[in-house]
Amino acid sequence: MLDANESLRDEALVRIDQCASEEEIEQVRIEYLGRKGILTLRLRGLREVPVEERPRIGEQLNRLRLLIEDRLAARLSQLKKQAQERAIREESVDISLSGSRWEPGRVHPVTLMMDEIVDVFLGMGFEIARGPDIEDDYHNFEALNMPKDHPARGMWDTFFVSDDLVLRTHTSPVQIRIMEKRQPPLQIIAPGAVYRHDDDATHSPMFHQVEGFMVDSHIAFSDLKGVLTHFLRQVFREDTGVRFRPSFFPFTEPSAEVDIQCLICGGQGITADRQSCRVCKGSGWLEILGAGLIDPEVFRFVGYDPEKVAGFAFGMGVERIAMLKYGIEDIRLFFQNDLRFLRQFS
Ligand code: 2U9
Repeated sequence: MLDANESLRDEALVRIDQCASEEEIEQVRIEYLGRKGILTLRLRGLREVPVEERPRIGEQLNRLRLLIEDRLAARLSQLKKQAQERAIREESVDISLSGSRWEPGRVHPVTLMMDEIVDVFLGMGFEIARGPDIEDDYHNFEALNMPKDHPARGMWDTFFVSDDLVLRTHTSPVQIRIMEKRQPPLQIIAPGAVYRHDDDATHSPMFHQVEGFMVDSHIAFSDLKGVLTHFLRQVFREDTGVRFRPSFFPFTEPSAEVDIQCLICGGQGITADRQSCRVCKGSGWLEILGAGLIDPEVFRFVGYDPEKVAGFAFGMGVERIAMLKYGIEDIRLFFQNDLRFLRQFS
């Protein structure tokens, strides 16, 4: 081999061995074999070599090109292998480290309260029914004795989905749908989310209700009193005082609001330090649910004969009951998902 080519070979092989990255390999390749690379130019320069010398020098240069290509490829695969080995070494898992613990999830306090309420009614033979969160005007209002433009609709700040569709403001439409399909005797509870345009410490735009009703041939107000008193004494104290106060709802007649004796002051209205009770505002009573005998108009809407059937119905806010039971002062705590709050219930 000519001296010039020999030193070119030695120099190229050293350069290749010194490459420490894929980028450097590529640089060296361009330097020797690229369009303007040293070896490329020498091959092009063969034209100036005397004819009789050309085959020998040409062959030499070609062999040199193959050698450089080979070495570049070998060094590249060596570098890749080293990088892989380093990655395996550095990324290896230290199995002697103690693991990070996944805290198991919990049931949300509203769900816990809802389940507790539902369980008491299941124990009295009620069955559970559910319905859509988006209701039509007919089932949410009209069939519950609230005609279009009736002022009673103002009791609910309604979210409208369209002229005819609303986010249900109560779960009462579930009961309407059941009566449309089935005949008495019926004993049903309707738990679920409801929606009202309301937002402060005691009102949330989405909250949960459990409503219920019983329809048969001879249902009286005393049946309602018995069922609700039993329910309240299961959820609160066994000796809780219960009172029924006259009220008005468009879908029940007569209607009542139901109070329990204050859980804080025991119905005294004053606390041990002789202050007026903060929770019941000194009245000794807490309003806990609404109820009544189903209005004959509602029976007519579902095709029942009000002369032949009678029934009672009731409704309660699940968050409100949980707030009274656990002394929670702001309904928004249920929906902010602060784990310090949620972890207190299980
Ligand atoms: C049918 C007929 C009658 C359900 C009833 C109430 C009284 C009531 C409120 C309590 C607190 C709703 O969550 S709250 O704001 N509910 O006061 N609900 S009677 O009456 C019905 C239901 C369905 C077919």
